[in-house]
Amino acid sequence: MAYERSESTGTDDGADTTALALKILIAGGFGVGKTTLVGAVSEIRPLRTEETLSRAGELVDDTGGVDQKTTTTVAMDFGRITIRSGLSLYLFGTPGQDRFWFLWDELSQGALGAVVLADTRRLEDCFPAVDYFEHRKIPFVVAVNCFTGARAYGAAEVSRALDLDRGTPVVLCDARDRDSGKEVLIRVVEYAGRMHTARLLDTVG
Ligand SMILES: Nc1nc2c(ncn2[C@@H]2O[C@H](COP(=O)(O)OP(=O)(O)OP(=O)(O)O)[C@@H](O)[C@H]2O)c(=O)[nH]1
Ligand SMILES: [Mg+2]
Repeated sequence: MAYERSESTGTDDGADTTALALKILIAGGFGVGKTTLVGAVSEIRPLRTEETLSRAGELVDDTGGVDQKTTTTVAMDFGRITIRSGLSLYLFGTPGQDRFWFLWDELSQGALGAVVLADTRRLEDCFPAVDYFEHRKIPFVVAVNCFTGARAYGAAEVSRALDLDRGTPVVLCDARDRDSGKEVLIRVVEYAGRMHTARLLDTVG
């Protein structure tokens, strides 16, 4: 299973405080709010690798629908959040543009699960991420980042439009909001935990 165990935090009360750190990927198409989500929930100052979108890049970077955007992630985002005592998540945000696909295999090593962020104005942009995780059997949830002005779709409609496997959770969120982002992360941990346990039982039984 995809997790790391760090050393015991060793408190005086003798309780089992072994800390567990899980790796979660935050993926999705260009400009969907991945860096925003990692920044909103992280309790450490997130590591960012933003570069300014250049005039030269206009030819290859599809900025349609995200006109206000001035920077883009060129390697990854990194953040950390404690979900509850003894359980933290290491968050790795992927770069959104096709030319950085070669980084995904490295980033997804050892991941417990993933969040695929989606924007209903450009839903097709998250198809590659959905395909990527389905093929590699990495459990994921789809989180619809509800941008102001975008038509509101229900979770069931998004699930149908993306042709998701039955059971793949779809949640609505606001990537700028810490509590909303945290709910998405709890959902992916629960779902991925169930999926990994079921697979383990399959292999032993
Ligand atoms: N209105 C609104 N704007 C948002 C929301 N989430 C992100 N933004 C804005 O949308 C833009 C894109 O956000 P990023 O977080 O950089 O997107 P990204 O997915 O990391 O982009 P790439 O790394 O370039 O693929 C930024 O200008 C954000 O301020 C949202 O939920 N609502
Ligand atoms: Mg980014």
